[in-house]
Amino acid sequence: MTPEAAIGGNARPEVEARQELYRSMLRTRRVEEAIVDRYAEQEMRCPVHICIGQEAPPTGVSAHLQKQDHVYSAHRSHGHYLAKGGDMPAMIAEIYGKADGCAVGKGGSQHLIDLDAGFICSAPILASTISVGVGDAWAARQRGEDRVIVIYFGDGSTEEGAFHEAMNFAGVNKLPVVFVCENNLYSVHTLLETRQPENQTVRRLGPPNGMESFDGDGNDVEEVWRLAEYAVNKARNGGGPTLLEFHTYRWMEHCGPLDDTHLGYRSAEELESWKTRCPVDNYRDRLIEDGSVDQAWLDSAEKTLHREIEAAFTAAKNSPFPDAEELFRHVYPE
Ligand SMILES: Cc1ncc(C[n+]2csc(CCOP(=O)(O)OP(=O)(O)O)c2C)c(N)n1
Repeated sequence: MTPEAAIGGNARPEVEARQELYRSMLRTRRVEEAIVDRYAEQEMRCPVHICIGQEAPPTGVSAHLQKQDHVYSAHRSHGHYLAKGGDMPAMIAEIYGKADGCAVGKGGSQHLIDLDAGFICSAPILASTISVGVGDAWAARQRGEDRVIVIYFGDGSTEEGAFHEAMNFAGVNKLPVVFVCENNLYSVHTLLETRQPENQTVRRLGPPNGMESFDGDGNDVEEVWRLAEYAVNKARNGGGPTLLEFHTYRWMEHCGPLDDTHLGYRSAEELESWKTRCPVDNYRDRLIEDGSVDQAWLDSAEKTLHREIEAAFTAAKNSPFPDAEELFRHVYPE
């Protein structure tokens, strides 16, 4: 696909792939709603950065990834992990700090990992995983491995030096990386416009670092899917890195399960206007309209997810806490 078709085109996934896009977004939404509902029980004792409202980018990007491809993320990582096929019960157990957690209960929500699924890590130090992901891409090149590296980050990470250094290295060396910025306008409580000079955009940071860049509606999963198809194929075929910027919005507070419009940094009206652009509900309506799904399909998807999520929470609660000796494991390479 040409960049023009990727941006302005209207190519659509096949019906089954549309259903899978919807199911994947719904799964992340329902898991996060379950976390939000239960957080006040005080059994999940790690901070959680909820990605409700931002389900489309990980879903649309992951649709083009293969098992051997590697994904890196930051603090708002549940959607990235789940969409790449990360084990859901292991993620929930991790948030509960339990021994069955994907990081043996020692990392919490911000340190997810599932090597079998190719989800290499998430880490909360902004931009830290960007340079690690680029290093992974360099290693893949040196070893002749067929691997695309996807690195997700927020607009806040683009303000770290490590981001610029890593972009430069990837661009100069034409590494197989797709940089995916989920631009949700805010870094904690500060609006992008007040952090950057006039007319600066995330997308504009691509070309000076030797790579193409595109931006798109991050609440439209098929637009994400089109842009990601171009960028992932290009990386796989030796065409080098691409920067994708997706405009989207987080519904919940920066960290935690609550609303935060009372803090005054964003208005209730702004939040409500983004809620009308809900990536999940709008896609459901579109799929009903074009005949890709019907009510029976939707009911069955909800029911299956409900069962899967309830089982994951029950297993997490029943899992033991890790032994104290765990504290000394994984500190140095073993
Ligand atoms: C190097 C570094 N500086 C500051 C922080 C504190 N911090 C945590 S999240 C965050 C904002 C991140 O914003 P963004 O990257 O846009 O992601 P979002 O939370 O909007 O998803 C900041 C400043 C940090 N974790 N690491």
